[in-house]
Amino acid sequence: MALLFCALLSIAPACYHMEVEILGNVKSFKQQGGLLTIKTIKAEARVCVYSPTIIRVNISRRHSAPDSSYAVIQQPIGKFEFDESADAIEINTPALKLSINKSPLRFNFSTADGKPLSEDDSRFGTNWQGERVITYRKLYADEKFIGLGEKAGNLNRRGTSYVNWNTDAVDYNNKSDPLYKTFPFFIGLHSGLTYGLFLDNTHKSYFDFGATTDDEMSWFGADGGDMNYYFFGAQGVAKIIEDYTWLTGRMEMPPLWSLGYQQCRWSYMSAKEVLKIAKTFRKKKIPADVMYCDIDYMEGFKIFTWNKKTFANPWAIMNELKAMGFHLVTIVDPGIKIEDGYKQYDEGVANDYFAKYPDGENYTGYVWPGRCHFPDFFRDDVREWWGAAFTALTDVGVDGFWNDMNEPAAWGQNIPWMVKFGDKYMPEVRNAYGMQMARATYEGTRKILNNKRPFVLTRAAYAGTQRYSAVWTGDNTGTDEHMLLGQRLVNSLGITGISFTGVDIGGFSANPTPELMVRWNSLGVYTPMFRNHAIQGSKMREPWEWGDVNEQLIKKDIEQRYKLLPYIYSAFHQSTQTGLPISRTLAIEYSFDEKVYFERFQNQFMFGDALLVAPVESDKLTIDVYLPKGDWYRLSTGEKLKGGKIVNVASPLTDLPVFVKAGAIIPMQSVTQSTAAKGDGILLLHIWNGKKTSEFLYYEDDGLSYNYEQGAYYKRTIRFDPKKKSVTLSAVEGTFFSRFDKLSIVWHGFERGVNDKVVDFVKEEMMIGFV
Ligand code: MIG
Repeated sequence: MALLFCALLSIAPACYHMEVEILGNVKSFKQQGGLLTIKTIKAEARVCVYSPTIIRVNISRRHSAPDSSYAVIQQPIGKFEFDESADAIEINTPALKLSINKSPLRFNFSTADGKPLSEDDSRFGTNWQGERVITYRKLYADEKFIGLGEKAGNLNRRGTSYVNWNTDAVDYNNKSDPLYKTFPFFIGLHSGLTYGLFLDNTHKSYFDFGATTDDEMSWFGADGGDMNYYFFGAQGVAKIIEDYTWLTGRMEMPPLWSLGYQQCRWSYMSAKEVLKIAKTFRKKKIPADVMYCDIDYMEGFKIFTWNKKTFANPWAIMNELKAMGFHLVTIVDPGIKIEDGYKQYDEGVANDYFAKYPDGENYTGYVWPGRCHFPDFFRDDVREWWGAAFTALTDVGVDGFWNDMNEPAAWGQNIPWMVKFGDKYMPEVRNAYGMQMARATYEGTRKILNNKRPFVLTRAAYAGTQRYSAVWTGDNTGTDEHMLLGQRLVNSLGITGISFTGVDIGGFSANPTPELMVRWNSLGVYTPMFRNHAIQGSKMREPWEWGDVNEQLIKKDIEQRYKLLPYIYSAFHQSTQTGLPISRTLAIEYSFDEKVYFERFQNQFMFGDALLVAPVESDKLTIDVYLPKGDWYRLSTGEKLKGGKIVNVASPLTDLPVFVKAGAIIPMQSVTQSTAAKGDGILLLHIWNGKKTSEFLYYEDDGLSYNYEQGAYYKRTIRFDPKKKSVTLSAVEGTFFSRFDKLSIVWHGFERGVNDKVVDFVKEEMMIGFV
């Protein structure tokens, strides 16, 4: 009734604040520099072009100044051409057409040759209800959606809706939403076409992929701020990811040691226990690189302190760890204990570094240390202060920093909306708090560690966090369902620029069965971050806790991880250059193959360019796998399989189904006990026969420093050519000397014996023929 009344009198805003205010008709427009400004009675739309495949639209009733973003690191190009007709304004780039309808104002994107990609719903377009701004889009009959990063549910998000509101999602499950992180970026696929859309807005945001609109509309929006989106029109999912990570940044090379096996627990309670675990790895010859200290290493959970009894001499433990080739990662939470005489508290109060109530009082929340204040990571000076404090850890030799509880979490999980961060209230910036903490940690430790790469791991994140940190998927559970869900989260995070990611292997909560532990560990081999972690009070989780037979299986898998490191490290390099993730849903490469979206195949993924992994529950000893078009080999047996069909394969606990793409080039090495060990100096180049020419960009550097930024890397293109019957390695680019001095080719799927002599791994172009 109220609605109708308002509409008739057209005094909507005054009488009922949930009245729908539609954008209206174009009244005027002008271009200034690289900005096209279009005005309606209610609002203003700003359009600018970032590249031939990226156009930004920002619609607002009152644009905030300055125009700033936590995610975007690029600038628009300057002036661009547009055409005007009686009905529309049209922007044409070489790749993309934006047709801006004037009455009413609507934004319709198509390919350069006019195939519709994504169009406003012609009736509703963009509108407001109170401060909430929503854009309604036309839904295409065959449209699929992937993305949004860490979100539960299926690979294809069609028919579901999501909320972004960073949450300490304890005990989440396959239906839970929201989780810890916010990535308001998705990719739409229909009619054989692809597009991407990034809503850069840190308010609570909403995405609906045709859940409840009679298959008519999809929609997205936020509780406040601007309708500020970047539209990506590149064709191909990989190209859209490349564009999205160009816009929001890519990860840098991680320290090589962080790609080794990581052992964590809440908590190893003393230095003695940490050392005991580390020594056991070495004694049992199970490779490992990283030990963790969870919250109990601190004095009363006070950040940047060491427990005086249990970690009385942290230097001593660090020296022992280092001597064994281990790195140590310690946890830091944002909550600063309220306690006079505690350095971080005193400094924070003295300099006014904490989040506040509107009357200027410091906000107090309760977390592990007790009553706490929370650093305002949105401020430059606070980030600098926080970053500099890491000397308490780095002086001892710690070079990994685990950022937890940064949604931010406080007991009760309901920080009042009037709490202020920077010049904004909690609801406007909550989704970026974790990212700013990770940023402060990264920038600070990078500075302190001089030229050494820090490893930063964060739980909460916003778009662009890949520039600062790896992420993990929070508190999962030790069930088969969670193992599969975790893989989907990892694959989906990869769509949104987050390449360096992992799950708690074994499940954080509850005790996995030995079978699940073994299975999950074999999947961990093929996860960008390979970390075993468990909740306090759970059974011990280390590889030797599962009986002799299982210990050997776990060991063998961890050894496989170390053998694959040259391949994995090169895949990380590829990600630093293109944004392509390490773990790739099949939807990236086989986007228009319906079967990759089937629920029973949706967890399958490519690990790098060459390996296809099919996650399997621990109690299934055979499984249907979908192999996309082309030829494949089972990695463990060399058996050749035809793709483009479903195959039923054995999946015993000793052999996770992993397949190699025909033509694959996979550089591997001998087993070492840590990445610090040199190994036997032989690079094993595995070539898997195929009909087509294939290439692999091999990359190496010192694994520790930033010297690669000055050219100290070792890069060469390896090419397999079945017609010329040759494998060639281009001359080396870069000034780094490979840690390998010999090369041995391992031939797979070739009919006659071919040369497999060990040869010198020289810098000049090399060619190895086969018959
Ligand atoms: O309130 O530091 O997700 O990995 O072990 C729980 C203790 C706090 C939550 C993290 C988990 C970590 C735990 N933390």
